[in-house]
Amino acid sequence: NMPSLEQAFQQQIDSKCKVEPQDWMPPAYRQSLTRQIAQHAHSEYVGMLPEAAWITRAPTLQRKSILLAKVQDEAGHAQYLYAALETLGVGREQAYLQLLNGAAKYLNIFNYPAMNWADVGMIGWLTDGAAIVNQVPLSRSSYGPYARAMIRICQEESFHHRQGFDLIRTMTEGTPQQRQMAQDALDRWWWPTLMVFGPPDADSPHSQRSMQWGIKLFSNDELRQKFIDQTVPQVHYLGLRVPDPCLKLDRESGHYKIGPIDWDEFKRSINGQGMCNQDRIQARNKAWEDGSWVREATAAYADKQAALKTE
Ligand code: FAQ
Repeated sequence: NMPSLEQAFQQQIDSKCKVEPQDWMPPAYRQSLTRQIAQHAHSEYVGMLPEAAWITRAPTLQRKSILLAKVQDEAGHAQYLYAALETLGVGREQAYLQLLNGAAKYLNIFNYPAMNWADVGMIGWLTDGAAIVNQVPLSRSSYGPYARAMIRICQEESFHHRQGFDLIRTMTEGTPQQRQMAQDALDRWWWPTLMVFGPPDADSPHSQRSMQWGIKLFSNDELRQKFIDQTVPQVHYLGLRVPDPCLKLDRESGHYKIGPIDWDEFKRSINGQGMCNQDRIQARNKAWEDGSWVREATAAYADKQAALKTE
């Protein structure tokens, strides 16, 4: 018996043979992948905003150069991901307009403000730390262009993670006020970072199929646990306190157990009612409008070049 297209596709996934743009794929695979890559691209792009606000206020020239490079890296990551999306037949502009009109999702964490310099460190240490835990496995994702984009992205994210940790370490070695600033920032960012991994497995509508298709390699709860186990010892090393009275190490399993996550807060922040949702979308719309002259100029140049060729 000849296997059906769907069966052959699943065999391709199970044998770890990458799916490439020209290959047949089930419409639902294409749809799920498009959804995840678009959300991922928008996250990188919106993710520039909280830290970008601090580039002009960085305390030293060295910190400023590092932050400038980091924020530019995020723009590059968005570009790789929009390019991966194009291989699925979704135009950059088409995807981007969905972000601008508020229809598309991006990570919850970018709807929180960076209120002071310690928050900048927390974004690097915690958010980029979470991004690495999530994205390293995605570099083995079943879709070739997505998996390949992740390799470079992860290398850059690990520099971001290190610089965030280094910034916070410097603050914890400073004055009592600086140490307190670091603790306050940890209190603000800890829980939203744990939400980055998505809803609990039992409430995650896409996980099962995405894992069967190799779009995702681990479940939301598995990756969240990995992040907690790796980050709690770092918090203790810095002499800081995890803002969770229920946190304890379960000696039997070797895993840290945490208290309940406020999933209502998560839903608010991804459904448009978070602290900065409106600001973020407005900032992106302003950048789009401010950049219209560049789009017009490049289109006019392209038309001119095309006309020259046909002459
Ligand atoms: N935020 O069924 P699931 C960066 C939505 S950027 C918002 O579990 P799935 C760079 C989900 O879309 C890193 N929405 O979904 C940086 C779905 O909604 P829908 C970007 C969330 O896809 C760092 C619904 O909930 N990385 O780090 C979130 O199987 C620092 C049901 O969820 C990625 O984007 C959330 N946290 O698993 C820049 C990772 N979680 O579409 C600046 C790629 C879930 O049905 C500073 N994405 N939702 O309306 C993934 O790995 C997955 O899509 C998950 C969600 C794990 C996020």
